[in-house]
Amino acid sequence: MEIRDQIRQFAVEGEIKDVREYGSGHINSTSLVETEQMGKRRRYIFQRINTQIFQNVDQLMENITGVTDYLRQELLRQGKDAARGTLQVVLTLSGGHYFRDQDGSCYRMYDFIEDAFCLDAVRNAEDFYQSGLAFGNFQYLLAGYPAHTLHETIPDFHHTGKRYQTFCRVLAADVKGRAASVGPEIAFVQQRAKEMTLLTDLQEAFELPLRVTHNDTKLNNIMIDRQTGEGLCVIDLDTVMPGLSLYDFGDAIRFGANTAAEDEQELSKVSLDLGLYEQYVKGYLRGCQGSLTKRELELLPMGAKLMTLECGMRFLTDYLEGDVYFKIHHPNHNLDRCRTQFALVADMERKWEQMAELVGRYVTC
Ligand code: ADP
Ligand code: GN1
Ligand code: MG
Repeated sequence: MEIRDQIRQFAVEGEIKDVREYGSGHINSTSLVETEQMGKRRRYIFQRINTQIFQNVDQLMENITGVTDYLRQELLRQGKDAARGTLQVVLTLSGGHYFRDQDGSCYRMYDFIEDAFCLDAVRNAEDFYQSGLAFGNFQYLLAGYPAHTLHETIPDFHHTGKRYQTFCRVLAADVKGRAASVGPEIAFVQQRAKEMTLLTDLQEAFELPLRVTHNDTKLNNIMIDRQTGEGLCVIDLDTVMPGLSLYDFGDAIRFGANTAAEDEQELSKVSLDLGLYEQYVKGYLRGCQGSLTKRELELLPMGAKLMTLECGMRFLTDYLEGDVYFKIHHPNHNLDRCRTQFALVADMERKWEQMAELVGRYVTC
């Protein structure tokens, strides 16, 4: 089936005028669709869901519609613009939340959020503050969501210790014969093996609360309002699941407070920007509105370090496995990404005291 035929399975308004690839995500394949009806243009986001990764699409879409319906009501209650403040799923002609092609490929569609944009790199401190505020607020708004109804779309997604076990298995198998060329990266992981279960151990001992979290808080998973510059809408809801606030905080720092791109090859450009880190702390804590516990606050730097270490380890695992998970755009792409993450972890270790001190500065906000 052609892409336009797949798009026609959805209740779009008007005639399809244009379809083009869009965005820079590593998982789904995203297109921007433009339609026209009586001179009026409309835009949609059309996505092929990565069913290698998200195998139960019914459950995935149930999570997304559950969370977006809930957020819409919360935003309305607060007198906010619910139409632009959360994703709106476009139904298929038969009323479903996604379309399954004869070959098993699955597609979904969202209304395009107009007059807003995503960033792949922070332009200024204010952007990052706004994204912290929006991700904090997202977690705050979902505090009352019935977490037990959420499906675990990727089990143990941020269980760093289990990710480490997977890494060890993949390393032992070394199916592509690449292990010999990445000795320093392997050693970097192994030297930090003991720390990896720190957060999950505390959560299992009920010392850290499970919350409804986003789990993939990259800067480009937030839409910023073109008019106001405010964080408008949290997108990419595939991994919304019960998790730790430290995952959301940590992953955002990993991506947004890095002075270099996630795949920068010149490692001397990689460092933790403490100014940006501070802005995110400020925004996130304000968005969470005092709901984080003392323990969570103390562990924010650890969240940043472990999410960065985990992500680097996942890139390294994928490199060793032959690039089967993340989309790559050149042969060593996953290795480049792994190296930036480890360089960032090393810089966090150097700046550890300052990271903790900066959190202390904002705990009363
Ligand atoms: P991935 O899981 O591959 O990262 P995303 O759901 O994040 O996919 O979408 C990829 C990109 O598409 C986003 O970074 C954003 O630029 C754009 N995008 C996604 N949903 C919307 C939307 N509803 N309106 C406008 N742009 C969107
Ligand atoms: C993937 O979908 P995207 O590009 O926002 C990945 C995240 C990683 C991120 C690294 C479902 O996110 O966990 O942190 O790449 N998403 C999934 O850039 O694995
Ligand atoms: Mg994304």
